[in-house]
Formats: sequence, structure tokens, C-alpha cells
Amino acid sequence: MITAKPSLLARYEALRRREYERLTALLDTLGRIDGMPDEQMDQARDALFHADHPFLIVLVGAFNAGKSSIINALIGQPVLEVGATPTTTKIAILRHGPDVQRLQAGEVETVFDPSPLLERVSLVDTPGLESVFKQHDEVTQRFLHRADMVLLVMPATQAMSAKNVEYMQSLRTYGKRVIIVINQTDALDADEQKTLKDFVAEQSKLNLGFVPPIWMVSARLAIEAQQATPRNEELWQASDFKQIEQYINETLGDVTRIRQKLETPLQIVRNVTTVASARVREQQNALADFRRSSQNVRSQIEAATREQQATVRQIIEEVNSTFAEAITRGREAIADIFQFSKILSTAIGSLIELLGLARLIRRFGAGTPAQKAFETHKVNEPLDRLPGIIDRLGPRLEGRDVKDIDDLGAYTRREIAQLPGALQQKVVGKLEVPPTYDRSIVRGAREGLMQIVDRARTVEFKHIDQAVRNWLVFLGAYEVVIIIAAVIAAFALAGSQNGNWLLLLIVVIALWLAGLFLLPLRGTIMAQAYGRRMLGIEAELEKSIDRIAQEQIEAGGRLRSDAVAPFMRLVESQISQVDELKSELEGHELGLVALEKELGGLRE
Ligand SMILES: Nc1nc2c(ncn2[C@@H]2O[C@H](COP(=O)(O)OP(=O)(O)OP(=O)(O)O)[C@@H](O)[C@H]2O)c(=O)[nH]1
Ligand SMILES: [Mg+2]
Repeated sequence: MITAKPSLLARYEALRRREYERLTALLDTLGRIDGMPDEQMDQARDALFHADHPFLIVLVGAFNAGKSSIINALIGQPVLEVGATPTTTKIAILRHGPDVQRLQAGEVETVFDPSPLLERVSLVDTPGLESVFKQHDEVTQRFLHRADMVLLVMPATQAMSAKNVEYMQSLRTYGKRVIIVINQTDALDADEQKTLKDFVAEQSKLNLGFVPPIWMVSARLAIEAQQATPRNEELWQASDFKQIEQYINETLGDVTRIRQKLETPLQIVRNVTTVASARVREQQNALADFRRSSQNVRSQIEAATREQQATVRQIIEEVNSTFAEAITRGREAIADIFQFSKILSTAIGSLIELLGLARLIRRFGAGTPAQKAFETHKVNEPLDRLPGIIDRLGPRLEGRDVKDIDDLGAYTRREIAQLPGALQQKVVGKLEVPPTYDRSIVRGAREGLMQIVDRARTVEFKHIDQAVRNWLVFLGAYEVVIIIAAVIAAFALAGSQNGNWLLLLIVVIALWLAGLFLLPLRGTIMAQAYGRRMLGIEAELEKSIDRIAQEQIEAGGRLRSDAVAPFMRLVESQISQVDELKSELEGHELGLVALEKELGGLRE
């Protein structure tokens, strides 16, 4: 029976399982790498196969040599069909499993069986070699490549025929460990068996240049032995199957061979991970270009926003200088009304105002003093320019937006056309310039802005106009009082000769003059107040313009982002996918190195 050290076998099994899991994960990663060469994918699958199986013993040989019978004898159950005519037509692989189960997958049938022997080895039954070599049976050849050991089975009656020598030579090219198994020895007596074995050895030496191990067995006796419970050891001895059992034990007990068995898949995938890493690096490089163009797109969008901000600043500056001009003119107009040189006319004007005549005159078309002054100084002229300035904002922002969105659309379409075909397919969402441009933000706000402009033009003027008239009425009243006082003083002076009346007259005249001289001061105060209020309106207007402009710029930014979104999304998702693949591969490489190291430290 099998006597390998359990601890070594247990460690082997644990390592094998981890190796299998690592390779399964690697295969999953490889499957997600675009353009992985088939060759490397096959190698990875091959490696996984190795790691999935314990030692793989493949039985090959002529029709009817007894391959299927030998496997049945080893397992102790008639799991495979045997017969006097060519029987096995497909490869069958016997694996350990808790229950008997048969699975057909393509060309290969997998038979699970609870036999303890299958915990150590998997056995592969093949059709007669005649068909394998004649039809260049790919499946069989793949299994031969994967085999840890090949048993070349020949019937005792036709041992070492010319065909067998040929097979032997073919098998050697696979570089496999081959053992010659001569079956059906029950048909020969002991002497004949010895003669035969010597003959085979001699032929091998002659034709191959070396003598492989030669086992003389009888599957029929072995099957008979297994049919008894417990096994008939005498018959088992006679069948010479002990050799096979022993060999399996030795093989599995040999730490070097166990290490070799587990190292093989690692060696196979070492090249695979190198190729995969190169592919991923290539993709990272390719994506780096697109990363650059996505950054380029981003900076284009930022530049456009900056330019639009400059446009807004420029328009606000124009508003500012226009207002400044209006304020200067308005202040000049106010100063003009209260000008010292106009004292006389103002004095008369104030009297006219006081008497209410002014209103009458104005009915006939004459302007108020403020009206006349504002008209002379053309205060409204700069203010009338404001709507034109404000109306330039929308079209200028729009012009830039529409051009940019077109450019960005064209740019990303070009970039996508340059993407590798597989990536092009992944572009999600259509690259289309938005069909309509939303002008509602600036348009909707226009009325509000114009109301502010109108306040500067009419409300502020009315304010000044009223203030001037009030002041003139007040001045008129002051003058009337002064004049009355002066007249009284003058009459009194004429009648009384009293010096006090003269003094009074002088004081009254002085007060009158002082009142007139205070006029320009009043004008200055009024002009300053006007300037302050106008600045307040200007600030409000500029703030509104800026707010609306920011809204529009933001909307334009969103349109730009939408125009390039599918491309940007693709580039970003590809970059993160490839980065992820890269780190996965690095993880696998580290895991594989760790496994190799552990294998190196495997001792009995
Ligand atoms: N006498 C004798 N007959 C055997 C022995 N082993 C197998 N046979 C008989 O040889 C015939 C072929 O056996 P199989 O096991 O089917 O041989 P195979 O190599 O699998 O044949 P194919 O699948 O057709 O390639 C059957 O009739 C078996 O009963 C043996 O040890 N002694
Ligand atoms: Mg068979």
C-alpha cells in the first residue's frame, strides 16, 4: 500500500492548493488584459492544469495492450470499458473525488473515483496509439506534454514490435520519463517472461541506446486479486502490480520530485507574467498619451473659463469708466448750478422759484435748472451707452462657448479615432455638440440690469432736480427775509438818523452776501452726495453683471464637460482598470515568488 510520509504529502497538498488558487487568480487577471497572446494564455491554463492535478501518469500503447485494464486493476473497480476490439476512443482522466462521477468536457472524459490511489496520482487512459499518432491527436499530445510519467503498455504477445520502437522514439522527443509495461504476462511462463524481458531490454539498447525500466505485469491477475475482499495478496504478487504501487510511493515520497512537480507550473507562468506585465506597461504607455490629451482638454476648458472671466472684467471695466464719466459730468452739472458766477441769476431764479413762477414757466417748455445743467453737460450720454455695453456680454460669452464646444467635440472625436479599436468600442455615450445653446441666463437678467441703469439715469436725476428746486425755494425765502429786513432798515435809517439802523443794514447786506457765497459750498456737498449714490448704483450693477456672467460661464463649462464626457470617462476608467491590472499582476508575481521560495525550502 501507499506509504509516503503523510506530513510531506500534506505539505505538498497544501502548497499545491495554494499554487492552484494563485494560478486561478492569475488566469482571471490575464483574461482581463486586452490583447494577451493566445500562447501565453494557453501556458497559463496549462500551468493551472498542472497545479490542479497530482502526478499525472499517462498510459499509451497499441490497441488491446490492456491500458484500460491496468487502470481498472489499479483502482480496483471496472471504471473503464475494456474489450477485445479497439475500445477506448476518447481520453479519460481518472481523478480523486468523493463519489464516482463522470464528466464529459469536449474530447476528454473526467472520471472521479474515491480510490485512495487517486489522491496521489491522476491516471490518463488514451485510445490505441495507432490512432493517436496517425491522426496527430492534439488532445492526447497535450496530455503527453503534461504527463509526469508515461507508461508505454505493450502486450506480451507483441512486445517491442517495430511499431513499439517507433512509439518509444516519438515519446522520447517529449522528454518524458517513460516506463515500458509489458502486460498479459499471464499468458507466458516464468522462462518465457524472462526471455521476453531480456529481448525488450536488448531491443531498447539497440534501437534507443538505453534501457528504460521494464515492468512485466498481468492486469488480468491484478483485477482478480482486487475482486477479492480483502485483496488477494497472492494474486496481487503474481500480477507484479506491486512494482507500479511501489513506484508511485517512491515518486511521491521523493521530495525532489514533489518540488519539481510544483515548480513546473511556476516556471511555465514566469514567462507568462513577464509578457502580461509588458502588455500592461504598453497599455499604460498608450494611455499616457490619452491621459495627456485628457489633461489637455481640461486645461482648454480652464483657459476658456479664464478668457471668459477676462471678458467679464473688461465689460465691468467699461461699465466702470462709463459710470465714472457720467458721475464727473453730473458733478460738473451740479457745480454749475451753484456756480459763484451765476449768483445773480441763481438769486433771481430762486426768487422765481419761490414765487412759483418757475413752475409756470416750465409749463411752457423751459427746463429746471438741473435739467438745463444736466443737458448742457450731457450727463445721460455715457449712461445711454450702458445698455449697449451690457448687451455685448451674452454674445461674447456665447461666441466663445459655442466655438469651444465645437472644437472640443472635434478634438475628442479625433482622439477617439486614434484609440485602439478595442477601446473605441468602449466609448460610452455619443459625442455630440449640444443642439441648442442656453441663452436664457443673460437674456433673463437683462431687464433687471436695465432697471439699475434706469435708476442711475432718471431716479438720481429726479433726486437732484428736486433737491436743487428745494434749495432754490429755501434760498428765495432767505432772500425775501433779508430784503424785507434791508428795506425796513433802510427806511428806518432814512427817518431816524440812528447809527444802529445803519449797522443793521450793513449786517443784513452781509448776511445776504454770505448766503450767496455759501451757494458753491452747497453745490459741492450736493455733488458729492450725488457721486456717492451713483457709485452705489454702479456697484450694484457690476455685482449683478458679475453674478449673471458667472452663471453663464458655469453653464458653458458644463456644456464643455458634457461634450468631452464620454472620452474623459473612457480614459479615466481605462487608466484605473490598467492600473488595477498592474497592481494585481504585481501581487501575483510576489505570490509566485513566495511559493517558489517555500518550495525551495521543502524538506522531508
Ligand atoms: N490475458 C490477459 N488479457 C488481458 C490482460 N489485460 C487486458 N486483457 C484483455 O485485452 C483486451 C484489451 O484490453 P483493454 O484494457 O481494453 O486494452 P486497451 O489497451 O485499453 O485497448 P484499446 O482501448 O482498444 O486501445 C481485453 O479483452 C482484456 O480483457 C491481461 O493481463 N491478460
Ligand atoms: Mg482502452
